[in-house]
Amino acid sequence: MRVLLVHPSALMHAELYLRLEPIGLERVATAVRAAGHDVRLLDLQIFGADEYWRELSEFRPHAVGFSVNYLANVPEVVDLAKATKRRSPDTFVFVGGHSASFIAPEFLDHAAGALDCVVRGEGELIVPRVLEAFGDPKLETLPGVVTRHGSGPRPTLLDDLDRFPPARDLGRLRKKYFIGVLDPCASAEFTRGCPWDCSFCSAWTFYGRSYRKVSPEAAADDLARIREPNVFLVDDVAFIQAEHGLAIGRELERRRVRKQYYMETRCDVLLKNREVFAYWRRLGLFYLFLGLEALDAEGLQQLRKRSTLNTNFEALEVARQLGLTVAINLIADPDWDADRFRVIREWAMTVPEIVNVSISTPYPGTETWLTESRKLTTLDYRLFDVQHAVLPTRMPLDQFYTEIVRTQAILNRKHLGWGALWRYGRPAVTALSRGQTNYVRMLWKFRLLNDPTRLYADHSRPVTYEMRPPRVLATAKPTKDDLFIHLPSPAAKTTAPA
Ligand code: B12
Ligand code: SF4
Repeated sequence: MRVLLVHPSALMHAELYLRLEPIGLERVATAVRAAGHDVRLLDLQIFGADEYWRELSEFRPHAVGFSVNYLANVPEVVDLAKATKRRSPDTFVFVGGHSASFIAPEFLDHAAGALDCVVRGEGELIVPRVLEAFGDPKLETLPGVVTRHGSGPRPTLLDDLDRFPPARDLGRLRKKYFIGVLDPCASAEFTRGCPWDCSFCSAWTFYGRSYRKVSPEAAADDLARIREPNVFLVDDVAFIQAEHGLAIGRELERRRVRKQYYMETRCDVLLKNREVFAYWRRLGLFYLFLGLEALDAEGLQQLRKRSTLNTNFEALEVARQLGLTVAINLIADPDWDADRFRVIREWAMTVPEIVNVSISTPYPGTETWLTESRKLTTLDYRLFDVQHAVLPTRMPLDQFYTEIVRTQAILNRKHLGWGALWRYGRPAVTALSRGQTNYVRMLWKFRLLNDPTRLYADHSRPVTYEMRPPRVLATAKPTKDDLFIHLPSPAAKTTAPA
């Protein structure tokens, strides 16, 4: 069977700072290929819709699968699915991915018959079975599969992450993938899932709080296959288990693999396993992203971050001592006033880190989606990208955007404007000398895109597909059934945080 796997286009802000390979879809592609199918992968973060139509007429796929990790991509994918079915009604069209998994029935409703099914959960094991069941009316009895006629049992967790390494050979124009000065940049995965349970996050609800590891040998083999000099680690929390991080490092040294790395972790993990991060600094760790989220104890508690302010500030100190380029995230509540933003700006100007401010957004799949008492001000999927306010703002909305953009702009000036070239001059020049222009283009686009009037105007766009509002819970506390896509399976090696 000919199978086309498609990643939708990039969201405005993500495109500005980075563009990364769809590693989840590449893993699914490996599984589909292993089942004997002819697979192509198209990344609309790089190519325009015209390329999609060209693939459809030249490759003539029997099946098209869309990856929907981001809610904001839902309208685009519904429209593509409808147009695909109009053009070739016999093509089997399906979607999967993180966000699609949490909203399967409404996705099917929006598509009005243009989607044959939604596949919830991890794709590697189930997609080959879905393709095998093509044309079978019993499709919806498969685990994780939802059709307009019903849904199968819960999806099954992949028992061994060493299977199905990403099919990077299917990507075209890989030089377009970058993050900041790590240009070009590939992606890799060492672990999957997160054992914590922050109330604003859906990583743990998707994987049922499980946590699995790629073996050190397979992780190192995969990195050794990567041609790019830089690697973005997609793990939610890097190096929760020190021994695993050290073992991968040793395997890399043995194979003489030398790259520069970007990874994300928690402050308490950095403190607990600082020797692992120090070791990885020597191996090439460049950017470290720390989810600080709040600057006050009450904020941390509300987000159920299970970390303290002391731990967070101590971790920043450790990261500085290690000489890492650190980015931190803070979550702004729509209820903030101008004074609150001023405090953030003043604090952020005193620290050397890159400070990113996102907006608190209840998403399907997060606990806050079920417990937030404030009413959503919009049901436009495109605004659920943590850059738009979807809850009532205390300030008038346009002023809220002016404040947040002002805060971002002041913070970013340290690291993103042309003035930042002094700091990143050397890596930027290295990238340019390889013919890589993504980072320098980003400096140019930065001013054009960081615009509060544009964010405000986004709220007035006509809405074709409305999200289904959160359902009121029968009990005050969400149950496992309310929250989880995967339930941890006994077969998967899961580990709770220490
Ligand atoms: C890496 C990552 C990124 C990378 C994206 C790389 C890429 N091009 O995909 C970067 C840094 C660019 C990024 C950016 C953003 N991200 Co992000 N990201 C993640 C993260 C940490 C891991 C994703 C990943 O690669 N996992 C590993 C791979 C192997 O898994 P996977 O992609 O999920 O694929 C599996 C399944 O989903 C499924 N699958 C995937 N595709 C398909 C397709 C089909 C047909 C099928 C059947 C199955 C299937 O099978 C795969 C294998 O098992 C997730 C959290 C998480 N744990 O999922 C957040 C997450 C997806 N991101 C999130 C957010 C909010 C964002 C941003 C909006 C943040 C911002 N401030 O800008 C941007 C938007 C990016 C955009 N669309 O342009 C939210 C999503 C919220 C939502 N519901 O929409 C998440 C869930 C984080 C969270 N804590 O809430 N992100
Ligand atoms: S630690 Fe990070 S990935 Fe894990 S639940 Fe919290 S925010 Fe999500």
